[in-house]
Amino acid sequence: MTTTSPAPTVPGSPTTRTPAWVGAVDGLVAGLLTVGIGTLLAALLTGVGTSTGQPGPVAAVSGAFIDRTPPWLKDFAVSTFGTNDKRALLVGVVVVLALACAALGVLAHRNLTAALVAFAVLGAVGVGAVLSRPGAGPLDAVPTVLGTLVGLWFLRRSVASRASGSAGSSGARSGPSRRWVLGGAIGAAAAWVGGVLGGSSSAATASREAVASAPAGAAAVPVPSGADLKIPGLTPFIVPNEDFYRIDTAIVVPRVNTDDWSLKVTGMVEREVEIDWKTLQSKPMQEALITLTCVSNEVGGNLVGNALWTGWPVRELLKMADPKPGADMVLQTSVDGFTVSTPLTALTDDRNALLATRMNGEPLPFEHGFPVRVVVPGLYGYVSATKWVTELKVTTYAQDMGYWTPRGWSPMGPIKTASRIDVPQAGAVVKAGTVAVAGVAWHQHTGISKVEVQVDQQPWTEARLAADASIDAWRQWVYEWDATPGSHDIRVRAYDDTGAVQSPYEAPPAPDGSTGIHVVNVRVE
Ligand SMILES: Nc1nc2c(c(=O)[nH]1)N[C@H]1C(S)=C(S)[C@@H](COP(=O)(O)O)O[C@H]1N2
Ligand SMILES: [Mo]
Repeated sequence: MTTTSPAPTVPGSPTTRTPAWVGAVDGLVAGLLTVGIGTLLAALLTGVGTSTGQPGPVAAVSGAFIDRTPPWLKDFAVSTFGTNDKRALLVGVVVVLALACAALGVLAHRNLTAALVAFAVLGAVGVGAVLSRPGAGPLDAVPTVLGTLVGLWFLRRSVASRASGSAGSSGARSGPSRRWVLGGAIGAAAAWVGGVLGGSSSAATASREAVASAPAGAAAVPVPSGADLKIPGLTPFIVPNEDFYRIDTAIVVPRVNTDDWSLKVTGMVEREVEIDWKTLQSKPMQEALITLTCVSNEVGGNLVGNALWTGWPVRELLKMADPKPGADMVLQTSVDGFTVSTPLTALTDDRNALLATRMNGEPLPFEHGFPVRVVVPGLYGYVSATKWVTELKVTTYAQDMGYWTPRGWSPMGPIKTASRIDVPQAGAVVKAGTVAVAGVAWHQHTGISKVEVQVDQQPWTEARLAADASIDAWRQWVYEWDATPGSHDIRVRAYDDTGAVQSPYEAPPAPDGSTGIHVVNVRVE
C-alpha cells in the first residue's frame, strides 16, 4: 500500500485511522499466539535432542523473576498470597505482558516498524529468560523464537489487511473479527495444550527430584578396582548416564510422575497383582552390574553399555501373582504402548532380572525409563528392557507378540558373544613401539573367559582381561602390541565361559543380532 485510501468506508468516519481498540486486540492476539506456540513447542521439545524440558516463555519469565526477586519482595509475596504466590506472580506476568502487547498493537497501526522492533525485543526478553533457566541449552530458545516470529507475522498481517480493508472493501469489519477468532483460538489452544503437557512433565520432574534425595535402600555392590583398565580412549567400565546409548520408539519421552505410576501383573496368573511406587519402595532393593545391548548393534558398534542398576527382582513380583502352568512368555507393556516379549523363565530364574528404579545411583533418567524399567541380564533390549513399564501379562508365545516381532525381528533374543576394539580407532595413526590395543567383550549371564587379538595374518594371541566384576557385565581387555611401521589390520574375538568362541561369520543385526569379527585398520609410523 502506498498512500491513504481515496475515501472513508464507514460513513461518518473522519479518517481511515484504525481505532485504538482494534489495534489493542491485534496486539493481544499476537501476544497470545507467541506465548501459546512458545509454550506448546517447549512442552513438545522436552526430551528431544539436548533439551532438558524447559518451560514455555511465560513460566520462564516467572521463574527468572523468582530467581531475581529480592528477599523482601519474596517475603511480601509469600505473606500476601501464601502458597498461591507463584500463581499470583504468573497472573502478574500475564497482565503486564497483555498490557504491553495491547500497547504494541495500537502502535503497530501508527508506526509498524517501531512496533515490530519493540515486539521482537519483548520476544528476546522471553528467550533470555528461557536460556537463563537451570540446565537450558541453545535448543530451548527455539520455541520462543518461533512463537515470536508468528506474533510478528500476525501483527504485520493485521496492519496490512486493515489497510487494504479500509481501501474500499466491505471486509473491513469482518476481517479483524475473523483473524481475531482464528488467531485467538489457535493461540489459546496451543497455550492450553502446552500448559497441560508442560504441567504434567514438571510434576514428573519434581517427583524424580524427590526420588533423587531419598536413600537408595540397597546394599552397594563393590566394583573391583581392576575392572576398569582406565586406558585413554577405552569406554569406561561403567558408562555415565549422560553417555549411555538410547534406543526407543518414543518421539516425546514419557514423563511419568511416581504418584501416577503402577505396575500390574495380569494374564495367566492365579491372582492379578498391582503395585504402586510406595509399595515398590518398601521392597528389598538389590544392586547389579548389567550390560544392556541393542539387537541393532553392528559389529564394532556402540549400542551397548554397562551400568549399575538398583531394583527389586521381577521374580518376586511374579511369585506374588503365581503364573499358571502352560505360560511361557511375559508380554511387558510400557506407558507409551510399546511391548516386549520375554521368556517367562528369564524373569523367574535366579538371575538378576530387575524392576530397576536407579541407574548408576541416580533415579532413572526420563530417557532411560523413569520411574521404573525392566533390566534382564542376557537378553537384547527389545525383548527385555522395557522402559516406563506398566504391565506384565503372563501369556504364551503362541498367543502374543512383542512390538518388534511382526516387524522382522526374532521373538526371542539371547545376546550373542561379541567383542569390540575401542583403541586404537579405525584409521588411527600411531607411533611404532608398544601400543595398547584395548576394548570390551560381552556375553551377559555366562561371562567372558578369554579374548584374543590378531594382527594381520599372525597367530591369534591372548589379551589380558580386566578383573571380573559380574557375569552379567562386559569385560575390558588389553593387548600390548609391538607395533611396526606400516598398515595393519587388528582383529578381536571373545570366548564365553563354556570356551565357545564368538561366531566369525558376518550376519546383519536382523533378525536376532549381528555376528562377525571387529577389524580395525591402523597406520603405524
Ligand atoms: N518403552 C520402551 N522401552 C524400550 C524400548 C522402546 O522403544 N520403548 N526399546 C528397547 C530397546 S530396543 C533397547 S535396546 C533398550 C535400550 O535402553 P536404553 O535406551 O536405556 O539404552 O530399551 C528397550 N526398552
Ligand atoms: Mo534395541
